[in-house]
Amino acid sequence: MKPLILLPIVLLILGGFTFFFLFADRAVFHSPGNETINLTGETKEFNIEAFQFGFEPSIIEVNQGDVVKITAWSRDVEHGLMISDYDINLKLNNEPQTIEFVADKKGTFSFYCHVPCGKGHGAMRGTFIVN
Ligand SMILES: [Cu+2]
Repeated sequence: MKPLILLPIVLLILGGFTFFFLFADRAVFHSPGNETINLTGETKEFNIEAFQFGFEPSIIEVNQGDVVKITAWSRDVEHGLMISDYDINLKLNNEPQTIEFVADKKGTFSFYCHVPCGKGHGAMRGTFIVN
């Protein structure tokens, strides 16, 4: 009786090892929410210029699992670049700054200026799409 009980356990362990060796070379990423996503191996780069009152480009689009590299700066006064869903919070001046992160969450997110910069400040919004 005992060997029969052990058989499924042995098969499970062997299956686990097979799975591990077949897929071990696949890059995975553990998001803070502990969701495991596959990295695409692609890096999407964007140069975002902030100005009174907008961002150029104002729509950026990537795929889940891409590395997103954003270089941002301001053309005029101090602005902000905030993507709260991704904990991104930059203050922008004329000096370009670069940030890099993994697009681990799918969805359509807003980015916006969080530094009061004039009467059109509230219109400084953009869209970050992760497919
Ligand atoms: Cu502003």
